[in-house]
Amino acid sequence: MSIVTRPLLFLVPLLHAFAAPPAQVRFATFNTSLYRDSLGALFVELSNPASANVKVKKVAEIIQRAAPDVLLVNEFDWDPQTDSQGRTTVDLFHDHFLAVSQNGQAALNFAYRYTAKPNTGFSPRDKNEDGLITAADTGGVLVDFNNNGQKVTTAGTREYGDDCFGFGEFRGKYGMAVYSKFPIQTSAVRTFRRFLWKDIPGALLPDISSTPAPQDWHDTTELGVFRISSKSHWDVPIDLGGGIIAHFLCAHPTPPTFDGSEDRNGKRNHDEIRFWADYIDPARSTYHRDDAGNSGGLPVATRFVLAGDYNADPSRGESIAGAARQFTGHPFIDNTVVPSASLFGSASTNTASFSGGLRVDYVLPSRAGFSIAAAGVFWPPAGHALATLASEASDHRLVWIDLRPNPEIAEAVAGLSAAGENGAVRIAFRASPGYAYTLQETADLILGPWQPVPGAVVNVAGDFSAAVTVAASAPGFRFFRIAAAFIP
Ligand SMILES: [Ca+2]
Ligand SMILES: [Ca+2]
Ligand SMILES: [Ca+2]
Repeated sequence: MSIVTRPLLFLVPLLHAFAAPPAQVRFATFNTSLYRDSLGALFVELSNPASANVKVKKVAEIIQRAAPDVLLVNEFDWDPQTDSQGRTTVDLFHDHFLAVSQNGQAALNFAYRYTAKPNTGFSPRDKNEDGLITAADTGGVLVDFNNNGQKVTTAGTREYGDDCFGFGEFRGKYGMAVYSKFPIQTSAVRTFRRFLWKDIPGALLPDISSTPAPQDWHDTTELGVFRISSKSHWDVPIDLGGGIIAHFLCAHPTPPTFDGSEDRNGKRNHDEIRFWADYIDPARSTYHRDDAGNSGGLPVATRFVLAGDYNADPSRGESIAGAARQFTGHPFIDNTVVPSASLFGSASTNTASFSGGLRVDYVLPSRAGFSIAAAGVFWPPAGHALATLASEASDHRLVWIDLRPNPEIAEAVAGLSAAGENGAVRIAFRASPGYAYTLQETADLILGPWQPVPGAVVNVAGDFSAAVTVAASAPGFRFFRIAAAFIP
């Protein structure tokens, strides 16, 4: 006898009551271009909606029209300050713009939000860069990351930005924020802001071609502090209900441009993408270590949604060949549906207007635990009534995908075993909340068909130990499997 397990599509009611996950969830990413010229400027602007740049309302209107359930915003200045009600820029954009009807659109309410400090505009010179925003102290490391002969530690210039952990003329420029209608498991968020580039095995560290030493663009001191993430890499677990967690994997790798023949930004862009491509594969997540010191990546068969502006098109642009294909050719990522502007009658899959149009913004689901219902890019073509709304708001377009959570057998069934018992076979396993189970059988493991075993009831105890007994009287081979479905 052999036991196999497979997910099943039809549902069987079970006694345990448990909230089912939603039938469908819309995830989105949007590079909103909501960065400003100085620290605090965005905070002031979002605090005073009447005098805010009109682009802020356009960005909010686009988000309202797309109406995502979970959204990553790129290029949104990080700022630790709060107003008298304790609201940050992330809250102010919500309360003053997203939660206010824009141009007749339905207002949105994201009860859950997340942001954290990025690497942009933080100098290795500031020993206390994880502390409060104060004048840079002198205890840190002097670096010349862009090799222009100057170790710039005074904020406010491009040269300063180039000598920071991530490019930014001031602290927090080009940050990120997550808005969600589903609870964010904040205490389980993993950030990888501090991870060093040199600690990626086989990292594409840049080289000075005129010197014999390999990969010597950065000296030993600089490599000792150079971080791979130009903004940050966040694993944000979203609780979709019914015990279903989606790991929202957020990042915003550097553009591959603004460098020289050494292509240090192209190489960093490639490895920033690689960091996630490895993170979602247990065989390759051998080096990951988060900012809290915990190692490892996502276990097999984990639901995730990769989101963000990755500054790499699968086939065009200035990124290193194959950089984006680390995602679009990844065996654990569902790339069967490529978002396009089809709702606007356009077949284009571009998401950004520069360089003649590129696909650089991604919302990519795991193959495990999701099926794709629909996807799109908010890009009304020229002549469409909404064309200027999109083009004036940002140089990027919002990308969305509708996902249906599916049961994952690895989550629903553990420790499956079978044993003879008084002329019968007793099949036992560890069950999980939120699933209904059935026992199925077939006489032909290859061809099937699989059918429910008449009269066999899977009993799930209060401690979720589960068992089902089946008579072993019939001659010949019989194969059994446990099927799990969400309790509707
Ligand atoms: Ca420099
Ligand atoms: Ca060299
Ligand atoms: Ca380059």
